[in-house]
This record gives sequence, structure tokens and C-alpha cells, in this order.
Amino acid sequence: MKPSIVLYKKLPADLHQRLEEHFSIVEFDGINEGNRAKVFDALQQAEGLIGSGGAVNKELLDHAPRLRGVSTISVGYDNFDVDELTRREIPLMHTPTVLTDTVADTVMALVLSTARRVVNVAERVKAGEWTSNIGADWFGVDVHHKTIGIIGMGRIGMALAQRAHFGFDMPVLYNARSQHKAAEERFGAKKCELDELLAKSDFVCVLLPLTDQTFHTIGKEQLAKMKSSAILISAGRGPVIDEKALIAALKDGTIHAAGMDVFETEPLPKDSPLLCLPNVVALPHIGSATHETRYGMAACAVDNLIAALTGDVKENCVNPQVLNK
Ligand code: 8YV
Repeated sequence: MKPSIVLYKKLPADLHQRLEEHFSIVEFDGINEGNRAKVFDALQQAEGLIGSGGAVNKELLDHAPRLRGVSTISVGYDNFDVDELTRREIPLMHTPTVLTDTVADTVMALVLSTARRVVNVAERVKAGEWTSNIGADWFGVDVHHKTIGIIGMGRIGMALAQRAHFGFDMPVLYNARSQHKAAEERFGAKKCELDELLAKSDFVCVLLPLTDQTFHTIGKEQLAKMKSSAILISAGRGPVIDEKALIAALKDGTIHAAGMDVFETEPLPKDSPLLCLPNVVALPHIGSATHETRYGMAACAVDNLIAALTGDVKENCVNPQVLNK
């Protein structure tokens, strides 16, 4: 008999079929209040779990006594209780490499669209406001040759530095726990303390994952250290930035603008003040959302689950200490 797994995100047909060749699948559309009881019921038999979104915490794991492998269709895993998974010797698999360039492209899109006011001016064109040669009220600010500060120099930070350095002649500053020799050699990147990066950067790009340590890394105090002409880009996880403090800073001119792909609450509540600020470009967490990359992530996650349940994990494991136990 094939091992039973719970799938909680719709997969392309060929990938669904690939999973089916190995496992007996119980499928759900997400894990939410409405289906929690049914998911918990299916988890009683499940040896594998694959999907994205929704909390995989102790309560859920307590309903999954036979679980041997978990695979998330994402690079981020802040909604997983990794300590609890590790304690139970369950490998957590993720998709760290396949989305790197796509997310870096999204960050660059936010840099360009905030600086050049792309969304704002395009809306004005559609509204019929382009009736004569444009004046200064349509102008933006330059991106090329400006200083970019990258907070969180992982794979995506590196891909962003590459674009900024080679594509836009931008000096690159970065703040990270460890030194990145490759970034320094390839892109002339300079490692800085956070305060120095905030004070010197024209674009501050925050790419940190969410952990207890990174929560509200950027708050009132940090925003006050930025140039008043600077633009903040948020593309890691929303709670890394204190949104209330950011809204205040955008309103009172502490900083010039913000480009955001992630928010403290997602979907962004309809009454968020961010939606009324002309100097904000807000995207619906599209970092990795291209057809090609989302397919690649799903394929990687399927392979990861198969590897985890057949004891053949070679890469992409968040807690590799549980392997070979
Ligand atoms: C996805 C992401 O949007 O991979 C991540 O961590 O944030 C995004 O690529 C998200 O996980 C939904 O699949």
C-alpha cells in the first residue's frame, strides 16, 4: 500500500500525478478554520504533508502521529514550528534556490516603480490626465548610480546585488550576520553596521526572514536614521518592519517612499493606511509569483517530499540534523 500524504495546495496536473505514483493523496484547499477538523482527521494516517500557507504547529503535529516528512512550497518557513518538527525527528523540506532570481526581479521592480512613480503616473495616464507635455509633478528620482543597502544577504540579496551592480551601476552596502566575500569580490559590496547602511543608502531593501530576532528590525528609530530622500523596500516578511512606524514615517516625510511586497497582515486589510498613501507601491506578495517559478517551486517541493519519505534527502532540508537518525 502507498503511504498516505496530505496535500493542502493545488498542484499542476503532472506534478499531482507524480505524487500519486508514490503516495495516496488526501487533498485540501489550504488549512483553515473551515476544514481544520477534516485535515486533522486525515493527518492521523498521513506520513507526509505538502503545501504552503497555514500554521504547522504543535497542535497540528499532535494530530499527525505517523508523519515522517513535511515539504513546504516556499523558501520561507516561519509558519512551521521547526523545533517541534526537529524534536519529532521529522525533516522539513523547502525550496531555497528555484525562486531566487524571480524574487530579486520583484525587488528591482519595486525599486524602479517607487523611484520613477510608475504605478502612480500610469494611473494618471489612464485617468486622462496626460493632456500636455508633462511637468515636474510627473517626475521621479533616479535609480542608477544611487546607493542600495541590502539587509539580509542570502541568495536573494546576492541576486539583487548582481542586478544593482551590473545593471544599474549602484554602489552596494549590505548588513548581514556574516561577511559575504563573494558579494564583496563580485559586486564591490561593503559590509556595514545597520545604522551606517540606513544613513548612507538611497534604497534600503529588507530581505530578512521572520524569526524572533528579526521581528521589527526596522522601526521608528531605524526609519529616523534613513535619508529623507530614501526609499524602503520590504520583500522578506512583513513583521520584520514595524508597519505603524513606517506609516508614520511615510506621512511625515521621514522617508520618501516605500515599496512593499509583504505586510504584517496578509492579505493587506482594506482599511490599511498604506492603501491611501501616494508614496507607497503595495504588491500582493508576488515575490515568486510567475508561472515558471511557481511551477518550479511545486516541482521542487514534490521531489523534496519523495526524497524525505524514501530516506534520500540530499538538499533543501531545513533541519538536516534529523536525517540518518
Ligand atoms: C510564496 C514566499 O509567495 O517562498 C516564500 O517564502 O514567500 C513566496 O515565494 C509563498 O510562500 C506562497 O507559496
